[in-house]
Parts: sequence; structure tokens; C-alpha cells
Amino acid sequence: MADDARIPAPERAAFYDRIGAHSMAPLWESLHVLVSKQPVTPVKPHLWSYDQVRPYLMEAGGLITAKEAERRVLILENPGLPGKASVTHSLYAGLQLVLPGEVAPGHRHTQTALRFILEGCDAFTAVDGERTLMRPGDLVITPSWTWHDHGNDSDRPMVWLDALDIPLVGFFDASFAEAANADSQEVSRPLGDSTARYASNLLPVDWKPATQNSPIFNYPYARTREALTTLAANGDPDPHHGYKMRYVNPASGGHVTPTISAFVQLLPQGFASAPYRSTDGTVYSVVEGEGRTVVGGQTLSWKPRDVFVVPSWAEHVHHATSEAVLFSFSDRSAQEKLGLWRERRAA
Ligand code: 1HN
Repeated sequence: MADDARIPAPERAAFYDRIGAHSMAPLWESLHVLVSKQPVTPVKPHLWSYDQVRPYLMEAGGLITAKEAERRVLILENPGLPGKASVTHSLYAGLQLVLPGEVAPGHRHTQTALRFILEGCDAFTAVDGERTLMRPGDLVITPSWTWHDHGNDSDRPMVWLDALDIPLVGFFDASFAEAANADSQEVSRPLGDSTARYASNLLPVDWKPATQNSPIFNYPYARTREALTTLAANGDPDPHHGYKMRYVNPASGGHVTPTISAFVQLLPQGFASAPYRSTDGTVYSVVEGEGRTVVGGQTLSWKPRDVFVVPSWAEHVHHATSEAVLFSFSDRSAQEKLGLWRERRAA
């Protein structure tokens, strides 16, 4: 019987106890759990409805200031990883609120961050001396060890989805962090400077990348949407992805950061994707449209600003009831560097 096979014979159990006292263990008792035939993950498919989450976020706005909190964020914690501050096994996600007039003070850390803007207009993030104004659908990156602060000089609350590689950095025991001397860093370059230098299909002639991060720190939605609209008008969608694009580091052709990748896809009205799976557990943020994603026997029905998770190697399909745009992020960038990333496309 299978159960009996898992209970070691008494002389083996006694042996395991004896070697256990010397910090050793028998591999043969756990080999097939350690090295599974395919990915086994505690991560569960899950959706956070923005309509449900927003009132809590605004309530947090009345309980603590951005300055006091340092970052006023509600962590989106995967129900399969309670208490772990993880949205997937490798990544963290949260919803951050910065109210009019507030500042989220400057700091830096080895964790890499992406921000995907959900609500509000024209609050800024400053990264290493340059500010960018943020609008819904913009993707802003804050690379590892860059000084960053946020401020909201607009008259409306600003909400964005934060993605950080906190669990991954924690796994490597490689976390360092420092607070800045001033809440808001001194601005040393005007607005739009990086866009001119790095995001205009040009690079300064002698510039060489010092890191694997994209030198572009705001990928504005207006330009993303224009590309998707043109693609959708000019050809057929990919059966698994619709019209899907990857945010690129123009200096390398690689992903936007060494650990976190970002993507955006347009699904035409009525589109039903063919079943797909990949090893990068993925977090989606709905930008436009409505539909549902069927994953691991669950149906996640979504609309704008909802956030949902598809775990590693979970076969899934997307159905768009209206034309839809989905932003997503994952650890694909890290997995590709480690030679681990795989996908499977079903018919
Ligand atoms: C962080 O620096 C930000 O800069 C947001 O906005 C969330 C979560 C953990 C650690 C650092 C930010 C964070 C964070």
C-alpha cells in the first residue's frame, strides 16, 4: 500500500533519527518531492477586484500618512502563501496610495520595482535625480539600488500596482536598504530627459549600459496603446496571446529589468485564447475591457483595474467579452537567465 511505503521501517527510522542529530537527512525519502516531474506550486489562482480593494486602500489613507508609513501599500498576498508577502513564489505585489500633497520619502534597496499606474494623474516618481509624471497605464521602473521617492502634486489620489522581486532577493539573502537624507531628492535633470536620451530610438553615442536594467523609466500608455491599436488593425492575433508585446530594454533587447519582465496584450472583442502555460507565474492588471480567465478549474472574471494571478505551469485561457488590454509581469526575465523558462502551447 502506498501509505505504508511512505512510513520507513523501524531500523531506517532509527537511522534517520541518528543522522538527523548530525544535520543530515536521507535523500531517498524526499527525492521525488524535491525534483518533481513538473512544477508543483503552492500559488493559487486569485483575483482582487478593484471595487472591493479600493475602499480599504482609501481607509488606509485615513489611518496613516505616506510619510509615516514610508510606503502606504496594501500587500496583495497570494492565498496559497499566507503571511509571506508574496503574490507568486518569487514576486511581491501591492497597491500603493499617495494622496494629494503627500510624499513617499526617498530610499534605495537592492530589490527591483515596477509600478503600473491604475488611478490618478500626474503624481511623480523620482529615480536618481529625475522625475517622471505618471498616468494610468504607464509602466515605471525603479531598478535595484536606485534612489527613489514619490510625490503627488495633483489634486486627486494616485494609486498604482507595485511589483517587486522581494521574495527572490530574500531567497538569495541579498537585501540591502538605505534611507535618503531628504524626503524628496534634488532634481538634477528636467522632466523628459531620459525619454529624449533613451526612449526615442536613439542612444547617446558613447553611452554604455552599466546594468541590465532598461535606461527608460517610464513607458507611457499612450504609446503602448498606439502600437497595440496598429497591430490589431494590421494582422491576425496570435491564437494563445492575442496581440502581445514585451516591454523592452532598448540597450540589450532584453527584459526591462534582470529579474522582472513586463508585457501587454490586446484581446479583440470575442477572442478566446488557446490553452497556454509557462513556468513564470504571472500577475495581470486589467487596463481596458472585460472578460474572464479560466485557470486551474477556476474562472476569474475581470474588469478594469482588477489584478489576478496565474500560477506557474497552470494551463489557462482568456476570453474577452469586449476588446481588452491586459498588462502583466512575471519573473520570466530571471528564469530565462537561469535557463529555466519553458512554455507549452496547446491547440
Ligand atoms: C518600495 O520601495 C516601494 O518605492 C513600494 O514605492 C513598495 C515594498 C517593499 C519594499 C520597498 C516604493 C515596497 C517598497
